[in-house]
Amino acid sequence: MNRWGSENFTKYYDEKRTVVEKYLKDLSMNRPQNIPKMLWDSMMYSLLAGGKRVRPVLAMTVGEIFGLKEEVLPLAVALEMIHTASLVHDDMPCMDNDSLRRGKPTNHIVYGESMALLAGDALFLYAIEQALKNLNTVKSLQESNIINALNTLLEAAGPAGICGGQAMDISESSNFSFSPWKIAYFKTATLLKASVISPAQLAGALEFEIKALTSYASHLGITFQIIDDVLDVIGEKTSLGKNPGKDKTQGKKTFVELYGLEKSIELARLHSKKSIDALRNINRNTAYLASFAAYLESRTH
Ligand code: GRG
Repeated sequence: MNRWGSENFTKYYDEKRTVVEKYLKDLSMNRPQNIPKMLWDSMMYSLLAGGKRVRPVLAMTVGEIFGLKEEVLPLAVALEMIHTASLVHDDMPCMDNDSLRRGKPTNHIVYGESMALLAGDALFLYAIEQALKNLNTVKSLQESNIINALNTLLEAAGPAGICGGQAMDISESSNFSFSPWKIAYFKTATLLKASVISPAQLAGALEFEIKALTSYASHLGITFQIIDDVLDVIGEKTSLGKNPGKDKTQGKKTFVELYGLEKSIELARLHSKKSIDALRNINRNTAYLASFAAYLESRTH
């Protein structure tokens, strides 16, 4: 057993990530003629800049558990596009004002603020447009399942999802009092939750399965943000691909700020365990989802 709890998980993850990279690369090389080149370049710059691809790989993993194979890809890629859009906006001077992301200069540094704003908008909307179009061509998928899955995606990206979470996060430095739990849930866990729930909905998973996955993903999302806060303190710029230490300079009320490093790591472990426990209620092979939790808990970037 490796440190992620499964001998095969690293290989499995890399295989899935390679599929995502190829899909995105192919997409980038086929600019529709009606999309201006400079906007496309700016969108593709951030989309192809790397990143762990956690959300699409998670979606493909859940899809597979529920019997979907490549049918889930348009949804998986849409999740990555929405995530990337949110990172482009998050890095802008009016938000976190960051110069480095995924080991490269941030979008607005390369393309300017106006184009970065548009690239984020465009990536978000193109994600949904493409997912709807491509999922609709898959005959084996039920229309109602496609609608449910995309609805989950949109809710997670909207005001009751990452936009709301980001609003709380930026208000925090102006002394509004949102707990890090609440911020983490909306800013981070909602999109990770959508990465788990939307593919299950696409496959027509049953209500009790969705309920168990909701619990799994909520704890997974909290674990993810706690570790994000921890890495902002102890992580290395080169492996993170972004500048550490930003939370403190920006006066963010993070888990580390509230609980200290040791207790935060303990909390991440606790929530990772809770996420794995929630899988017990699903009568399918969820081993890779358990490995996912172990991986995210022990990640270094
Ligand atoms: C444009 C849809 C849209 C939303 C804008 C700016 C904003 C609203 C939301 C930002 C939310 C945000 C930045 C949350 C942080 C989530 C997080 C922990 C990101 C880091 O994710 P990783 O580690 O990054 O998966 P990589 O680069 O590996 O993909």
